[in-house]
Formats: sequence, C-alpha cells, structure tokens
Amino acid sequence: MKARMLMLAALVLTPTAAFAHDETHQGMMRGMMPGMMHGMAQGGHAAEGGHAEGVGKPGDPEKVSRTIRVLMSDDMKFTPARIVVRRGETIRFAARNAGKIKHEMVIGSMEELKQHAEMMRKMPGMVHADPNMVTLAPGETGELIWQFTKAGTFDFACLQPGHFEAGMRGEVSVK
Ligand SMILES: [Cu+2]
Repeated sequence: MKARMLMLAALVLTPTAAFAHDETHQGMMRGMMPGMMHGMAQGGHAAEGGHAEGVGKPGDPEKVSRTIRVLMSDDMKFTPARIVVRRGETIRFAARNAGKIKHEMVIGSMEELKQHAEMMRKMPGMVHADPNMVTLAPGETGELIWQFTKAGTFDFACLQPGHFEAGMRGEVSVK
C-alpha cells in the first residue's frame, strides 16, 4: 500500500511523464494498473501533452543542428552513453543496431522510461512507435530527430524487455 501511494505521488509530481501514450498503452494500463489510472484521471493529465514532453519535442528535420551517431549493441550498451547538447538544439540521432537482437532508443524522463520498461516487460509482444523513439532490427539503421528545449539531464533507454534493467540506458545533458 505504501509503495502504491509513493507511486501515485511520483505521478502527480511528474505531470508530463507517460500520460499521453497511445491507445494501446493506455488500454493496457487501464487493465493492469487501475489505481494509477485513477490517480492520473484525478490529476487530469491523461489528455495533456505529448511523449517525453518534459524533455523537449519532436524535431523538425529541416532544422537539424547536428547529427550524433549512436550505436546499439548486444552487450546492452549505447555508444556513446553520455551526450551533451545545447538547449534549443535539434539533434538527429543516427542510430545503428550493431547487434543480433532488436534494440531501440527511447528518450524520456527516468520515471517515464521506468514505467514504460515495466509495461514492455509484462507485454513482450507489444508494438510501440512514437516520435521520441526508434526501434531497430539487427543490422538496421534509423533516426530519431528531437529538439531539446529545456536545460537539465535527461535519459534515454532501450525498452526491449529486460534491456533497460540490464543497463541499456544513457544520459543527455542539455546545457
Ligand atoms: Cu536493447
């Protein structure tokens, strides 16, 4: 009971985290975590904002400031795992999956990523696709264009089941 109260408190304190997910996610959350949905509904967050809104917003491909290459590997690592950008920059993350299993890069707050990872762990077959993420098959390349509008330290992670827990995550410092 105490743990659940803490979770609700965290949700209320992070209004932009994970509340505006697509129908599939919300449907599952409704079924799986009625207490959480209740908390969200009370806060009125469900209808607000977009994905990873607290971190920035989907970038305009015509206004890319620079490209940063990111490698994903089966040892559950992103290379680089520490990225520094300036506030306002629009970054094209050119990601490559150098491994033999599926990986992805999802930008968000740590709270948001943890919740999402938990959902992915419970629903391994879940297909998800949002502007704040890129999912890559083995050997595939892809891109994610994101504008970092706020200063601070933000996170990215691979939310394939178990990968986040195995340490497949990184940080973006926005100066
Ligand atoms: Cu992965």
